[in-house]
Amino acid sequence: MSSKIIVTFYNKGSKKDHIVEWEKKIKKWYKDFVLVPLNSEEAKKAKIAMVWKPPMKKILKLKNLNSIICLGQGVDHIINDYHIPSDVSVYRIVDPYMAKSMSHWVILSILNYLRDYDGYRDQQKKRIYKSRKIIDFMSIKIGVYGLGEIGSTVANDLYQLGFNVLGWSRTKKNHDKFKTYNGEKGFKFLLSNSDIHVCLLPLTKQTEEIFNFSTFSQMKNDVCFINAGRGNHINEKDLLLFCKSKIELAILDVFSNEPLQKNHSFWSQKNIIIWPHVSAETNVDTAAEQIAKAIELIHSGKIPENKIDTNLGY
Ligand code: NDP
Ligand code: OXD
Repeated sequence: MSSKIIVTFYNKGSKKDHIVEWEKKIKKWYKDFVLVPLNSEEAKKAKIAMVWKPPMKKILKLKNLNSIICLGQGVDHIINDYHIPSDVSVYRIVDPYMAKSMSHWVILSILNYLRDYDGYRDQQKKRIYKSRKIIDFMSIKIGVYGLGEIGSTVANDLYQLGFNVLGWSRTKKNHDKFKTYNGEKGFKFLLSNSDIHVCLLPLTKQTEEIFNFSTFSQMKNDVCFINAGRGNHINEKDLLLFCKSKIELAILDVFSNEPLQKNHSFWSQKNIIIWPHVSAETNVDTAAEQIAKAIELIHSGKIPENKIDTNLGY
C-alpha cells in the first residue's frame, strides 16, 4: 500500500514532544503512516486515533475513523461513557513489561507492609536498634482480584515468592500453582479469607464500586487493601470509614479523580499510602513495536491483536 495512513495522537497530560518520541519509535518497525496531533487540521482525515484519556466526543466526530488504539492497558476512559459505533474497533496495549512493573510494585507494597518498613525507618530516625513485630508470610492469604494479563503475572510472581495466593476472575480458570475462584460466590470467598487484597480489575459496569460498605464489611479485621485497578473500583467514602476500623493499611495508586485533589481526605489519613498512578506506566520502547504492527494490519485491512469487547467493557 503506497499512501500513508493518518494516525492522530492524543495523550492527556503528556509533554508536547511526546508525539515526536512515539513517531520515531514506531517508525523503527513500520513507516507507512503520519502521526498528527488531535488538534491539527490533518487529524480530520485520520483513520486511527492513538490515545490516552482523550476527549472522546472529538474523537468520535472524526469521519474516517475506524480504529482507536489505547496507549495503556485499561480502556475504561475510552469506552465506559461513550457509544462506540460498530464500525470503529478499539485495541489496547498488552505489554509484559507493564505486567512485570505492576508485579514489582505490588510486591514492594506487600513486603513493606509485612516487614514494617516504615516502622524501621522511624526507629532509625530515633537510633532505636530493636526488632519489631512482623507478619509471617506463611500465615496469610493474598487475594488477587482480576487474573488477566496483569493480575495473572502478579499472582504467579507472588506464588513464586512463597505466598499463598487466591485469584478471582469473571470466567473459571485453572492454575496449577494457586487457587482460583470466579463469580459471586468466589468473590465472597476472597473477601472473607484474604489478609491482603489486591485489586487489578478493569473498570466496567460490573466492577464499579465493587469495594464498598457491604464488601469491606465482609473482610477480616486488620487487612491490607491495595488498589492499582481504577479509583472507581472503590467507594472512597466507605474505604475511608473502614480505614478507621478493619483496614490496617490501604495502598492506592488510582483515584476516582486524578490527580487527587489537594483537599482530599486520603492525604491526611495516616494508614493510606498514596501513589500518583505510576505502578505500571506505559513504556514507549516496549509498546512501539505492537503499535506499529497494529497500524500496519489496520492499514492492510486486517485485524490486530488485543481487540476490546465493548460489550464486556474490557
Ligand atoms: P485484562 O483485561 O487482561 O484482565 C482483566 C481481568 O479481570 C480478567 O481476569 C477478567 O476475568 C477479570 N474481570 C473482568 N470483569 C470481571 C468481573 N465482573 N468479575 C470478576 N473478574 C472480572 O486486564 P489487564 O490485566 O491488562 O489490566 C487490568 C486493569 O489494570 C486495567 O483495566 C487497568 O484498569 C489497570 N491498570 C492499571 C495500571 C496502573 O498503572 N495503575 C496500569 C495498567 C493497567 P476473565 O479472565 O474471566 O475475563
Ligand atoms: C493503564 C494505566 O491502564 O496506566 O495502562 O492505568
